[in-house]
Amino acid sequence: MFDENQIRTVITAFALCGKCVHVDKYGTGLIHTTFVIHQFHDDQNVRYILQRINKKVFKDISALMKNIDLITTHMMSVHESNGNHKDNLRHLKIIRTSNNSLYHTDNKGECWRMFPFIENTITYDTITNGQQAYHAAHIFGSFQKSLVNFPAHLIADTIIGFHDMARRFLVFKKSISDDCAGRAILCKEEIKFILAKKDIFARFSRLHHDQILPRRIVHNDTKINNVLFSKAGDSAVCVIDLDTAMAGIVISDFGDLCRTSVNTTDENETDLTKIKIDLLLFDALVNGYLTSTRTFLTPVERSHLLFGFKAIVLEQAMRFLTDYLDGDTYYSIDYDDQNLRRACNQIKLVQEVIANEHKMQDIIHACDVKF
Ligand code: ADP
Ligand code: GN1
Ligand code: MG
Repeated sequence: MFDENQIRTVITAFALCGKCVHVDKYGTGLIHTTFVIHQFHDDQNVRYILQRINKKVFKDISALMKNIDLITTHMMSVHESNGNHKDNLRHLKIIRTSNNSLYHTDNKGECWRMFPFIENTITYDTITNGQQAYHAAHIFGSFQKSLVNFPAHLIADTIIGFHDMARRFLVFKKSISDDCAGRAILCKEEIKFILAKKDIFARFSRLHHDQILPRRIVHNDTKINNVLFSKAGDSAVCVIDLDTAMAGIVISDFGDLCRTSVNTTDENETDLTKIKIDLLLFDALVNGYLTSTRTFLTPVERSHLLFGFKAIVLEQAMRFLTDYLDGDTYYSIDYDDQNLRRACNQIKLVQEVIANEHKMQDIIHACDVKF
């Protein structure tokens, strides 16, 4: 439920034409509260995305919005200078408030932002064919590519240590010992599983901190529902959810995309027997990613891609379990032990990754030699 009058008041802060005729909650993102606004103007119904920004997750909204503004403006100019402005690719663009701010703060201190609704698109929580996997991977690779020469010092860290897994492991151990929701007893096996993976978390952090892999501006949240697909076919038209686009390593983008797209079901599935890796989707994804990144990806990055997949799934299992132990303070949930169910789902997925590791490495190798 939401307060429609409150939303209508918020909309008046933005520089829109016409009259708001309808408001609805929208999407399946876990962080912000997202609405779709229908605005009637010039005999037409125009849609916008309005988001109440999660202030618990993002502490510095001004820096967050400045990052997004810089990145979207840059992407637009790269795109136009490539002469691609007439193709199907689309871009996020922040709609400013009437007093030219990148977001609006209401009288309760809540922060809101707005984007044009990118029409004729659809998001998926799971994908069903290789074309979708290829195009999603291609567009995230193109996203990384377009930021290769971007002055990284302009981009603030919106969440400190976002994929610093060694740091997250310490946070996880503290959540176990604090046990503030009294739930540690209910997830002893899952805790044991994650604790045994300490070396993987440490290795991922070393790759980053010791600069074994180059630091680049990457997306950092390449979940499949953060790409908009064309409704008319399986092509990907726009990368969205740029909140965590900041310095990082490419393998977390590759890993998170695999986590959410080569799995035959999504992270909310509670029937663990349905969780399987689809190697045909994986093959298509690797082809899409290596095609769009071939001009800049280094051999050491290529050789760590599969490790990125395994590490990111484990990190996600640990993050869901940490939130369960903390009493569900981070991810939005629909029922009581959903974060524990999600952690079990990701643990099963990592077991599938391990079982398919050799086959996936062969697929990467076969694709790698083509480029
Ligand atoms: P969260 O951080 O909560 O995941 P997102 O920015 O990813 O928030 O938005 C949530 C969902 O809203 C997306 O998965 C997508 O379905 C939809 N969405 C967001 N921005 C747009 C847009 N500009 N046009 C169309 N749909 C959008
Ligand atoms: C969140 O915002 P959304 O729903 O696309 C989270 C990701 C997690 C994901 C798990 C800022 O992504 O890191 O992988 O949930 N985003 C943030 O579903 O924490
Ligand atoms: Mg999202």
